[in-house]
Amino acid sequence: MTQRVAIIGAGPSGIAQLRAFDSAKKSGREIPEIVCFEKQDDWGGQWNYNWRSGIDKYGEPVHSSMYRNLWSNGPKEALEFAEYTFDEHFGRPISSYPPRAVLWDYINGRAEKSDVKKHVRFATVVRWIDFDESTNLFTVTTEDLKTGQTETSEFDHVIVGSGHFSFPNVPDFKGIETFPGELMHAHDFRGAERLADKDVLLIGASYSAEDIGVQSFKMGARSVTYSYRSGPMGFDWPEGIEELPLIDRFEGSTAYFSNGMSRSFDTVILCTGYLHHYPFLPSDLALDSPNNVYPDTLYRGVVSENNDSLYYLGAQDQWFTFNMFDAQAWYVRDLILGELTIPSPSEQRESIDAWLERFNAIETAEDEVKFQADYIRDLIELTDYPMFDLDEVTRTFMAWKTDKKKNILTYRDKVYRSVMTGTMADKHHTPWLSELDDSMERYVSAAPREKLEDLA
Ligand code: FAD
Ligand code: NA7
Repeated sequence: MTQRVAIIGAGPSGIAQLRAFDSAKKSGREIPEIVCFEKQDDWGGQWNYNWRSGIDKYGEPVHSSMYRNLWSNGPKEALEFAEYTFDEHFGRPISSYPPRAVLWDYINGRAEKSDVKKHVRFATVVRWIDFDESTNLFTVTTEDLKTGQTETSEFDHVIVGSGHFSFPNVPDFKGIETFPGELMHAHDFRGAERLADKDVLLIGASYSAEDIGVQSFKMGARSVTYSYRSGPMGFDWPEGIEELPLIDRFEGSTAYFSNGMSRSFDTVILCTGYLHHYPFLPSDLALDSPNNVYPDTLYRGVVSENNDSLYYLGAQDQWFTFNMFDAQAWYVRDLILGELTIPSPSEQRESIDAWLERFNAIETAEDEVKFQADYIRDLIELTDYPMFDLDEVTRTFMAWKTDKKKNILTYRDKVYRSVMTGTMADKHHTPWLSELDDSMERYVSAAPREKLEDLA
């Protein structure tokens, strides 16, 4: 009997899985019946912008944490698909740090080309999944959000691609409950325009804090203050941005920091990260991990140690993104097709422990990038996904870090070479700091005329 595979989520990870099966089918292999459940009306996951915050139009928690004027925070050359390049999609070189809508277009382009939409049930949320040990089948209960109809069906395999940057981690701070200004988590942030002339406090010292703070500066905030727990980001901040240690308490609109300093703020944004949260899975199957590059209990970073037929894509903290999801999806596909096998539980544990030992020895950001590159290489070597020069991508990441260190406000104007095609990226027509329009139309329309004609 044909096997049935459920994919939860049609973000970049879920789409990678759809494309992996499509690629096997095109090479003449028989593939299982696939159903991908996506709770939103469209695919693209985080890249599918939602102006709403809190609750979406179906009464579900809004998924995406992205905002207006979000431009890629890493070079696109580090995330490029090895089997669908930016050159193929855009027909000409583009810049290295495109805005959200342009990256959505790229993700969508590959997915449309491979005709996998027919497998996706949009506006359908996965409510609950059970595993029956006697039949070895998963029972998946879903709700059609347009009709309210619930449905239960059985699957041999479940692939979780629901992402882990959607459920905010919201710590408490003494006195914050009476802060009179605007207070939110980064998940609900949609744009910095209204922060002009405001004194803004961002709690956290990672990607969200860094970028939302710089966005606020770009949009004319009077001051931007970061508050860190473990250590400062340490960029060469322009006048108007400063980093202070952790908040001790709030009194009215005044925040007191652990070094005794105090400042008054109009807006506080908690950039305190996200929780791995899988409300549709029982506790023995739900991944429980901090945000790191090697979550424990996942064999080869994807197979649940508790159930050989349950897989997670993109569960890692991410230096690499789209091409890592591809590497994982191709590997999971070959496990499901029976072309690769999962070793015994003790061998799985040995493998996890060996990776964890190396993970625990990571000291620098460069070690971490190399670790993730090696992880991806290990997966690609097992499948027919095109191998690419992961060492060169690591060098691109290091160049990115150096450029950010040099100037946090101009690093997005830099360009890099594609490891997939050798194409050098084109400079965007407008420096990032003065570009206020993040639309696809603006991004391509101001291109030189002859290039636009080539595109037509
Ligand atoms: P997601 O993109 O989160 O997609 C998960 C999908 O699952 C969603 O479509 C969601 O609706 C669906 N889903 C969830 N639960 C259910 C359910 N119960 N039933 C049905 N469907 C469900 N990466 C980069 O490479 N470059 C960047 O510049 C970058 N910037 C980022 C900025 C922010 C603010 C955030 C939060 C992330 C950023 N990322 C960036 C990382 C981003 O998470 C990945 O690029 C990518 O979107 C992860 O893909 P995913 O498919 O694993 O998860
Ligand atoms: P991250 O990268 O998980 O970072 C979370 C940050 O929040 C990190 O600096 C943490 O400090 C800080 N944090 C967490 N809890 C607290 C408390 N209680 N007090 C103070 N600070 C705290 O999440 P991001 O949102 O920045 O990035 C996630 C993704 O979104 C990423 O892929 C980006 O591309 C966009 P720590 O350093 O651990 O002390």
